[in-house]
Amino acid sequence: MRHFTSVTQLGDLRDAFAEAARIKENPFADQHLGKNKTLLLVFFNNSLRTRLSTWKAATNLGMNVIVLDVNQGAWKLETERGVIMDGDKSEHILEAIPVMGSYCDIIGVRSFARFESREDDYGEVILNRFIQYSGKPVFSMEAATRHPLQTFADMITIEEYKKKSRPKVVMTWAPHPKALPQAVPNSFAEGMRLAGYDFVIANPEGYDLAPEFTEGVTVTHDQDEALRGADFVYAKNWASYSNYGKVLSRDKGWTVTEEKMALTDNAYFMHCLPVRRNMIVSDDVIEGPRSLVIPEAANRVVSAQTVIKRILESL
Ligand code: AN0
Ligand code: CP
Repeated sequence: MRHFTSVTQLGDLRDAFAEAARIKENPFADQHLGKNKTLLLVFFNNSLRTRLSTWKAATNLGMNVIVLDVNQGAWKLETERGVIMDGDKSEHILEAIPVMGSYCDIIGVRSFARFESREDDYGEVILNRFIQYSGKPVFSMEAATRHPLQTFADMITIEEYKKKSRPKVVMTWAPHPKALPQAVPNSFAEGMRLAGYDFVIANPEGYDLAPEFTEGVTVTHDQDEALRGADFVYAKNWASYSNYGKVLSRDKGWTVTEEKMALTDNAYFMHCLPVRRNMIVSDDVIEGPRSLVIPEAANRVVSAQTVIKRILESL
C-alpha cells in the first residue's frame, strides 16, 4: 500500500481484520520495520484521538514521529496558485509540501472540508496536493470527504462485538450546534457497504449524503423505523450536502436516548468522538453498558498501526 485515503484500499477485508487482530495481540512484533524511519503528522485541524493513536501506532512500529500543527507556529499557508501573495499568508503550500516531504518517509494529513466550495472539498484539493507534491506516501487522518482510519477502527470494533455474521448497523444523524463535515458518515457508509452488513442510514430531510456514498443503501427519514432491530447504532452529525455546509435542523427529537435505544435489539452504541452529550447522545446511553465509544477509540491505534505497517512494507 502506498497512499491510504479510503477503506476501499484495504483489499481483502478478512485479511485486514486478521492482520489488525495480530497487531492488537502483539503490538511490538514489527519494530524493525520502522527503524530509522520518520512519520510526519500534519494537522490543519484539531485532534485528540487521531494525534495520539497515530503517534502511538508509529512508535509501536519503531518509527520516529514529528507532529506539525500548521495553524500553531508555522507560516500561514496560501493554497491557491496564481495569487499575488501581498496579504497575511507568508508561504505557499506548493513549497511547504515538498519541504515537509524532505524531512520524513511517510506523511499523515488532517485537512477537513472547508465548506467554501463543495467542488474543492469533494475534489480533496489539499490531500491530493500532498500526494502530488510531497514525494512520499500519504495517508489521510480525516480529509474533506473521508476518515478512513476512523472507519477501519469502527469496522474492527463491529467485528469484535458482533453476535451474527451480518449484523444490522444503523447510522443515524443527530443534532449538533455547528456545521460538521460529511467525512465520517461518508467513510462509514463506504466501510459498511464493503463489509456487507445490513446497513441503514437515518437522517432528516435535506441531510442525504452524496449519492456516490449511499448507492444501494437504505436511507430513511424515519429514525424510529430504522432503529427497530438494530444491533449497532452509530450516531453522527453532519451538515447538509445538498444545501452544502448548512445546518438545517437542530431537532433534539433525533438525539439518541434510552427511549430510542429501547427500539433496537439491545444494540451497542458507537460514536467516533468527540461527542456533544445531550445533543448527539444522552448521558445515560454513552455511559451505559452498551456504549462502545472507549474500545472504539482504543482501536484507532490498531487501525493506524495496520495501515502504517502496510505502507512501511511497501517502501
Ligand atoms: C469532526 C467531524 O465531525 O468531522 C471530527 C470527528 C472525528 N468533529 C468535530 O469537528 C466536532
Ligand atoms: N475520532 C477522531 O478522529 O477524533 P479526533 O478528532 O480527536 O482525532
